Amino acid sequence: MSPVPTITEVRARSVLAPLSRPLRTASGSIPAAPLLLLDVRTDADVVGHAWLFGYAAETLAPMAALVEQIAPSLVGQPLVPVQRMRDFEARFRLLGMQGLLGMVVAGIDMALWDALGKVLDQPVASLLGGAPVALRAYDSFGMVDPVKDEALLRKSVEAGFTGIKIKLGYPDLAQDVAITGGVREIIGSDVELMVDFNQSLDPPEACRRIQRLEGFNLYWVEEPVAAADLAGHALVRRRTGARVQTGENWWFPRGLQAAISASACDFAMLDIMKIGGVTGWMGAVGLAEGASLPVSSHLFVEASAHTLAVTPTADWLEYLDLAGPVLTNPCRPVDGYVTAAGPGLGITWNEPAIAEFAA
Ligand code: SMN
Ligand code: MG
Repeated sequence: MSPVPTITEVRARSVLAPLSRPLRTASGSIPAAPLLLLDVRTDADVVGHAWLFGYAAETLAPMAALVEQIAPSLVGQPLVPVQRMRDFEARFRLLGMQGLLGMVVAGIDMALWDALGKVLDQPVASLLGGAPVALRAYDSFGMVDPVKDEALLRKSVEAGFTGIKIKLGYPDLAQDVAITGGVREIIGSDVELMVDFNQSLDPPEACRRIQRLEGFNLYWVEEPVAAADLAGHALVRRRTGARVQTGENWWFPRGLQAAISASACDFAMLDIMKIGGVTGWMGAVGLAEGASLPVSSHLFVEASAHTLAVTPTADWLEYLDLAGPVLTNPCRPVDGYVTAAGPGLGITWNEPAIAEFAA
């Protein structure tokens, strides 16, 4: 057995990647994707890549600074992602790993798994005991106008997507109802329709609006109330009977466990950055299976395609491309399905684009 490679360098670069479609939510708009690009160099002549989504440009410099501060503790360590995560858990036990630190730890974890896959010339899904498989994907939109965006919506259905997600939470209920009805009219009754309130409502208003949306056969209602309000999510479930999706804001597997304990949701949406990278995701899937929660991914198309492929209760992959402009080989849907690429996570930088979009 050849010796386990050693980590020799960890670096971060920041970009503002253009978005193919505007990303407007009820809780704010994102004009361009603030991404932190991570590279973990090893003595096995491979470099692990991963990227983080900062949500706001202000997060990039602090996250890059965290990477610079953490890097020396990784240099000289073996390329063993699970042990590196144990080390992070011990090092940051008193502080806790959430927020920008949690994101950086997860990003380093993803880059380590990418490097390991490249060393072994295997996709990460195969390292995890599975294999890349075609995963059904839904096309994820922001807040849409059924008139102005009709062509885009029809194009998604014609491209083979069997699920479409739109964001709701307009100033008044009538707009939510009108836009949902307009989109349902365009996509037809055979395409699943998910709606995402992005935490914009309080529980009474969420119940009122969800009840008015009953006729549109929604596949799920996502984050109707504040992500941390697990009791509020549970109340909405009980009062409306709607199938509640949430989870993109859970930190590490214990975030999922807390939601299960609160009966907060019917589905689990794992964000591979906030759930703790590949290692965190794999710690969560058993909890989801035990609670019979179908698991869908949040953003991070390339990395999630690997982990969702080995998730026992895999449901949907969210197709919302953020890093495509800085990748040479972004995961593209085929007939509404996405299949992971390797080796590693299948992430290869488009260096001229990184220079163009450098932040
Ligand atoms: C979302 C939120 C913030 C940025 C992108 C997408 C949304 C989703 O909650 O589920 O896609
Ligand atoms: Mg969401």
